Amino acid sequence: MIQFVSFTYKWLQRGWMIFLLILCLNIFAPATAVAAPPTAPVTPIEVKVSLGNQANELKFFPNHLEFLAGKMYKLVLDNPSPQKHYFTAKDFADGVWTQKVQAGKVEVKGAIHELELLPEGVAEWVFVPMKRGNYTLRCPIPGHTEAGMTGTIAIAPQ
Ligand SMILES: [Cu+2]
Repeated sequence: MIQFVSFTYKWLQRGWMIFLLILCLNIFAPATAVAAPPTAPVTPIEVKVSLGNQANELKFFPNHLEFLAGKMYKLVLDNPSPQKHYFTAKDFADGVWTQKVQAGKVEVKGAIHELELLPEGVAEWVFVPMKRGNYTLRCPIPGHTEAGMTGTIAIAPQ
């Protein structure tokens, strides 16, 4: 009898665990739905950023970007300056789902952390912002960040 009781107790415990698990899954389900890459073809919202300019100013144009979580964007980066620059925003990159990066005839899939653009270089980064927050952007070439080649990126909830 004691054995039976303890068995039932264990079973009940397990039942509770399963119940809690289902509860947790339900709580997290809406978040996962947002985080899942869109399945239907979507036309991305185009945003352009220049790394430097022809006058060789060490700045991003514009130097503040805003995205809405869950929307798909195509960030078009170009470098009209006479020297190479980086678009480095590691925490921001961790907070987005990257569909692809396209540069010339090459398409790169998977996570991206940094993009290097040579003079006259152009790259398109297609992604869906996921994690809301404020992030920093910079060009890590020695002297560039210090000279003001920095920016801010915000991911806001929809
Ligand atoms: Cu630079």
